[in-house]
Amino acid sequence: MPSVEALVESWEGETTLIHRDPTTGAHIIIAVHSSRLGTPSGGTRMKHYASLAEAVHDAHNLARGMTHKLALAGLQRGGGKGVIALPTAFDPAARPGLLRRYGALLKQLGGFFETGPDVGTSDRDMDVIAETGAPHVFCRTVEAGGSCDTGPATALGVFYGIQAACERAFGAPALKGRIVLVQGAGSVGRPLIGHLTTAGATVLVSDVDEQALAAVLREGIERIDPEAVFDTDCDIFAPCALGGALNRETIPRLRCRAVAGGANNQLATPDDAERLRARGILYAPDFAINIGGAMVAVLMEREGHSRAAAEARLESIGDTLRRIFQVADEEGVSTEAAARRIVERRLAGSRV
Ligand code: PPY
Repeated sequence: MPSVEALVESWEGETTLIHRDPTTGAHIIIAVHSSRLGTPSGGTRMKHYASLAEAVHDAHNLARGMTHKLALAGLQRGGGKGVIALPTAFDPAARPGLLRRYGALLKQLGGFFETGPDVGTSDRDMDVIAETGAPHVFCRTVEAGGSCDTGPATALGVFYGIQAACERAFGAPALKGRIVLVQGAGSVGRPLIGHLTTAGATVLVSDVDEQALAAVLREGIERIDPEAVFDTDCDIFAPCALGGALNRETIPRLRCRAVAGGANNQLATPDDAERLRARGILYAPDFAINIGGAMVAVLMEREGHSRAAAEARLESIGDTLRRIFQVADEEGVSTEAAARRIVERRLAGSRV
C-alpha cells in the first residue's frame, strides 16, 4: 500500500479530509471525489483498517464510485464517501460519542459533504449522527423522519439489474429456472434472495458468517462453501459481499454467463473488466446496478417523492444497464469502460 501522502498526491478527486478524533484515536476521512453535479454525497463506512493508508485508499475508491453511480442514475449530486477508521479494541460504549462528533464535523462543514449508511453503519447510527449533523444526514430511521436503511432498495435495484443482464445474456429477462449464486447474505444479499426466489430462480448462497447464512437458508436454497464460490456452475454470479471479488485469480475460475451483484468496487483493478470481457462474461458495472439505496434516499429525502414513487424509479436501473450494454457493443469496449464513458459525457455536459 502506498503512503497516505502518495495516495493524496495521486488521487484525481477534489478533497481528502483527514480528522483525528482525540477521544478514541479513530480517524475520520471524508473524501470528496466530485462536486460537479451537486452536493457530494455518499455513505459512511465504519470499520477497523490495517493502516490509515488502507482507510484513505478505501475512501477514495468508494467516493469515485459514488460520483459514477449518482451521475449514471441521473441524480444531480456529486460523489463522496465518509470512512471512520476505528482503532483496534474499540470500546462500543464510545460509539455514540464518536458518531455525534462526526455529526458536528459535518455540520461545521456546512453541506460540503452529506452522508448516509454503508458497511458498519445503520439507520440508527444515522439518527445519532443527525443529532449534531442534521440536515446533512440521509437514511435516519422512519421514526426519526428518515428513509431508513438502504439494503432493501439496493437489493430491488440489483434484482432489476439481474433481469437486464439475463435479457442480454440469454435473450429473455425471466429468472424462472435460472441459477443465481449470491455471495454474501447481508443487508443486500438477504432481500435479494427473497426477490430471486419469488421470481422462480434457483438460488445458491455463500457467506463466511454462519449466522447470516442461517438467516437465509430455507428449503430450495443451496449453501455453497465460500472457498467454492468461484468454481461453482451458475447462470448469474451476484457478488454482494465486500469489494474486490473479481480479480486475476478468481476471473479465470468463474463458471457463469454474467456477473451482476450489489457489492461496491467488485473489480480489484480496472484490467479485470477486460479479463471478464475476454472470457465472454457479461459484467453489470457495480456502480450502475447498486445505486438503488442512494436513489431512494435522495428521491424521498431531497425531492419529495413517496416511497412508492421512489421505488418505482428503481426500474430505471435496468434501462441504464441496457444502455451500457449497447454502448459497449457499439464502441467495442468492456461494459465497465462503456459505463465510464457515459459518466464522463454526463459530467462534461454538466452545468458547471
Ligand atoms: C451507496 O449507495 O453506496 C451509499 O453510500 C449509500 C448512500 C449514499 C448517499 C445517500 C444515501 C445513501
